Amino acid sequence: MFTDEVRHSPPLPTKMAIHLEPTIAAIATPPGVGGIGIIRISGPNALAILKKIFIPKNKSVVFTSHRLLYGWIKSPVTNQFLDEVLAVYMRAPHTYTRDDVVEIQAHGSFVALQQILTVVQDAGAHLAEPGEFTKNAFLNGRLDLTQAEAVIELLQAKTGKGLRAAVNQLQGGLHGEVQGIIDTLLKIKAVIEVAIDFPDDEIELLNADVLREQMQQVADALNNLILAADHGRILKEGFSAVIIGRPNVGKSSLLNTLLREDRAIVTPIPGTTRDTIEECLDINGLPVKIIDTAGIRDTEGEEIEDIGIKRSKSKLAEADLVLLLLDSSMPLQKDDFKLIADSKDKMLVLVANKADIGRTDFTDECGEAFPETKVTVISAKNDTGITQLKEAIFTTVTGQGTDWAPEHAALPNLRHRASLVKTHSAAQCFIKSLTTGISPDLLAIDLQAALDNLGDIIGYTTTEDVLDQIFGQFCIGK
Ligand SMILES: Nc1nc2c(ncn2[C@@H]2O[C@H](COP(=O)(O)OP(=O)(O)OP(=O)(O)O)[C@@H](O)[C@H]2O)c(=O)[nH]1
Ligand SMILES: [Mg+2]
Repeated sequence: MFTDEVRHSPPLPTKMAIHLEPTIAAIATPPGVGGIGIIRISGPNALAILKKIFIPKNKSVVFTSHRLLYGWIKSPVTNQFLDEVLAVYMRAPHTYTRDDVVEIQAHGSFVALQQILTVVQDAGAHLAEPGEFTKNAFLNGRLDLTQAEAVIELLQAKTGKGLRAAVNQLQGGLHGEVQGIIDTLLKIKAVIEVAIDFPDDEIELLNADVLREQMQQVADALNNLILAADHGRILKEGFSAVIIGRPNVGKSSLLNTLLREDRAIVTPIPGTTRDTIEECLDINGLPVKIIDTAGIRDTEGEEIEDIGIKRSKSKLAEADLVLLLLDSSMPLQKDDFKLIADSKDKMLVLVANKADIGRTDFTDECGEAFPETKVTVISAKNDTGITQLKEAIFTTVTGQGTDWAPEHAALPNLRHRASLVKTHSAAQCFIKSLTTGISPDLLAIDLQAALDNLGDIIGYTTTEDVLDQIFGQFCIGK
C-alpha cells in the first residue's frame, strides 16, 4: 500500500539526508483473528531476512521487486515450517518507507503471526516502535509532516467527510498551501537580503508598498488557514450534543430514533432515565457524541433522581451543543423556561417533540416565548422531522448549509494552527515595521520567525520531541 510517490517539496532537511535506520519489523494488521495477517519488514536487510526464512514453492524463483511469491515460512533455528504465505519484496525507493520493504501475508492467527515475527527478529530485524514505518517515510522525505499526520487521521477517521479530509491532506493539500506561503516569504527574504548586503541602495531596493502588499497577502492566506483549522476540528473530532428537557418529553425516544436502535429505556413514567447514556453518531458527515440525560425537574428529595439531575446539569455545562426538548402536547412549563435560561451560553437547538399529538398553537407559543430561537418540530415516536433536526444541528454547529464541504480544502490541525497563529503575528510585526521604516536587519528577524514557524508545520524545523509526540500516536506496524 501507498507505494506511489506523493507530491513532495524539493529541499530535504539535513537530518533526512543523513538518516540511516536499522531493519525494523512488526505485525501490520490488528490483533485478533482475520483471514490474513501481514508482517511488514523495512530497512536495508529486508530482502536478506526474507531469503533466510522464506522457502518459495518454485525453488528457482527470482526475488523480483513488487512481485508476489508463494511459499512457506520456515524457522532457520528449529527448521519448523510455520505457515503457508504470500510474500512480496519491494525494492527502495518505490516503497512506503523509501527503504527496502518486505510484506509477508500469512494466515490471520495472532499466534502464527507472533511466531513469524519472532523468526524475523531472529533473522536480524528490530521490533518496530509505534509509527516507525511512517516516521522513516517522513525522515526519508517521501512524506512531509502534514502527510504523515494525515496517515493517523486516515486511520482514525470517524466519518466519510473526515476520511476525505485526511486523503486530501495525504495528497499534499495542506503541504501545497503552506509551501506556497513559504515560497512567497522566500522571495521577500531575497529582496531584504540584497538590501542588507547593499545598504547604500536600500531606498531603491526596498519598495515598502510592494513588500507590504505581498506580506498582507501572506497574512490573509494565513488567516484563511486559521479559520479552516476551526472547521477541521469540527469535521475531524466532532462535537458533543446533550439532550436536555423535563422528564417524559421524549429524550430517550429521540436518542433511540437517532441511533436507529433500542438503546435507552423508554416508558411513560416520568424520571425513567437516571444515568447519562453516551453514544456516537454521524450527523451529515460530522462525528457527534450524543448524550441522553435524566429529565430535569424539582424533585421531592428522591436520592437517585437527584444524582441523575446533577449529572444532567454537568453534561449540559460540558457539551458543545444543547438539544432542548419540549413536549408540544402540553403548554410550556416553568422548567422549560429555566432550562432555556441555563443554555443561554451554548449552541442551542430547540426541539418540539410529540408532533403527532402536538397542540396546534405550540410553535406560535414558542415563537412568542423565544423569538430568537427557531423551533424544529419532530415526533421521536413516529420518526418524523428527524432529517430537519439533523439539518438544524448541522447548521447551528457549522454556521453553514448542509452542502458545506470543507474536507476538499486544507484543514490544519491544532498543532498546525498554533504555528499559523505565530506566523501570522510575525507577518503583522513585519508590516508594522515596514510602516515605521525599520532597518532591513530587523525586518529579516520577523521574516525568519515566520519561515521557521511554517517550517515546523511541514517538518523542516520540527524538534525531536514534537516528532516523538506525533509518531507516538500511531499504532505499531504503521
Ligand atoms: N405520542 C408521542 N409520544 C412520545 C413521543 N416521544 C416519546 N413519547 C412517549 O413519551 C413517553 C416518555 O418518553 P421517554 O423517551 O422515556 O422520555 P424521556 O424524556 O426520556 O423521559 P425521562 O427519562 O423520564 O426523563 C413514552 O411513553 C414515549 O413513548 C412522540 O413523539 N409522540
Ligand atoms: Mg429518558
